[in-house]
Amino acid sequence: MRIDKIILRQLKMKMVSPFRTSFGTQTDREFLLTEVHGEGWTGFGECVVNTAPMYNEETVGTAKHIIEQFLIPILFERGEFIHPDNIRDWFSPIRRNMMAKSSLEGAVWDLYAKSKGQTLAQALGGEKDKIEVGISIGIQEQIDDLYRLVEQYLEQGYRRMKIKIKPGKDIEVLQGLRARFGNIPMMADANSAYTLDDLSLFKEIDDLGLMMIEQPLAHDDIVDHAKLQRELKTPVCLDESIHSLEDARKAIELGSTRVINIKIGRVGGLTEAKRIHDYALEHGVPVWCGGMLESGIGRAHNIAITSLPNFTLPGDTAGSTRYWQEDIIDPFVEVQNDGTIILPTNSGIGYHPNAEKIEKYTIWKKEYTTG
Ligand code: OSB
Ligand code: MG
Repeated sequence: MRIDKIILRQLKMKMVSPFRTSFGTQTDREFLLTEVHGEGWTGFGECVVNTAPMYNEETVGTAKHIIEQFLIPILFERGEFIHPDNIRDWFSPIRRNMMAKSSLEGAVWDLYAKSKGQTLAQALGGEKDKIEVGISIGIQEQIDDLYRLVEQYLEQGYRRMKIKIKPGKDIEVLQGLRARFGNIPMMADANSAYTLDDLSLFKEIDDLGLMMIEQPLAHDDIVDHAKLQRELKTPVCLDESIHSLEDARKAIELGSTRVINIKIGRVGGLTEAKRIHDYALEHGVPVWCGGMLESGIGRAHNIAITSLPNFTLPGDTAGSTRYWQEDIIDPFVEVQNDGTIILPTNSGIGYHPNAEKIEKYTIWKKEYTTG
């Protein structure tokens, strides 16, 4: 297949409520959308960056630069692709910049699936026709606000509650939730806010029977996480530390992680996400799909990859209205009252990008063509 045109857009969308983690508060999202055209088909991708490099090192600005100056020229120079897996190999000489790579690679996967008349899930080898999802709840100033949110999300059917923690907002919060809601499926995400000096705190958290604790230690660590895991019954789950199959292999070999959060953008695309999934399956490590507060486009990609068999734990792919007044796809992503999302059956990402709404939130746009 030949790629003949690419459209890159920068969008800004206001969130329905601010999202607070140990590294900052987000009230809106500024991100990139990619549109890849070839042989009459159009594929869509989302670049899950933010304006500031707080979660990882990429930003809207760096991703734009890498996409324009390096990745689009590679796609146009190579010309013909046989399978979307080719894109991962073509991009591999460019170091890191995973979210930039993923945004184009994902659009090519969508384009490919559409040209074959397959859903993106089918093209990836997915087997499920519905997926189970949980929800990620940001740090709350008032504990009563957190209780209200947990109550509301349990009522809506979400399969597990992920509670963001940071120093000073951790053990009491988690104990309070256990006391109030009993043995609900619950986990904590620290976004790298602690060190091994906090071992006694983790021992206390260990008694709460959490499903897992996500990225407790440094964003670039796999050694201390292995030390911590040896001290705990609760599985450690790595998020920030895993950027590739190689990272996953090393972390699993070291015993740093018993569960992996797979984010398509963090690992450079769907092909690498699938490779990590396959390796984890062979090694008895369950995975789940993380989120970056995506618009409907990125959300659709997350739903498709979650249809693979080793995504056995509920992911962070909540419904559109948890984030947006109006999403940029039709229909919105809808979570059933049993905490499941039914896979779309239209080809490619399966949701229709709403051109009018995309235009409304676009703050910058550029078109690139071959020759
Ligand atoms: O650590 O998983 C994370 C959001 C932004 C950056 C990092 C993370 C998150 C979330 C929210 O937890 C997941 C979502 O609802 O999309
Ligand atoms: Mg996380």
